[in-house]
Amino acid sequence: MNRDLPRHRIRIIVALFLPVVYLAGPPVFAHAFPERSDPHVGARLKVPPRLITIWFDAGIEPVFSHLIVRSRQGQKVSIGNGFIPKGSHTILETRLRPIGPGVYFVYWSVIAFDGHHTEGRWYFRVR
Ligand SMILES: [Cu+2]
Repeated sequence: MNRDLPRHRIRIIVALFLPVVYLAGPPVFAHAFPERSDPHVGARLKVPPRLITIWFDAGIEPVFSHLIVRSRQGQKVSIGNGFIPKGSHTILETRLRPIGPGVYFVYWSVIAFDGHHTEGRWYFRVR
């Protein structure tokens, strides 16, 4: 009976550490950060964009992932709250209303497949 006890304890320890191993596991479950975007961060554009695209380095949840563009005055110039194109899990897009010259801020907020939240902001300029 005393010999069985350590084995039982080991099982409990393994069970306690399993969730940690899972979270630190394959890159597929890493939280999501932008890899690149179109237009790129800080771009100076002659032609106003009609679509903003951000590519992430991990899968993102459609319901909890948002992309919004605002003018310097805070007016929302994007349509809706962003969408993930069909067949993709790592791309977030939003269409824009027609915009004139000025600075525009792109706000992104995503939940990765691992449940972790990341967000950020960058700008582009229309000349
Ligand atoms: Cu994560």
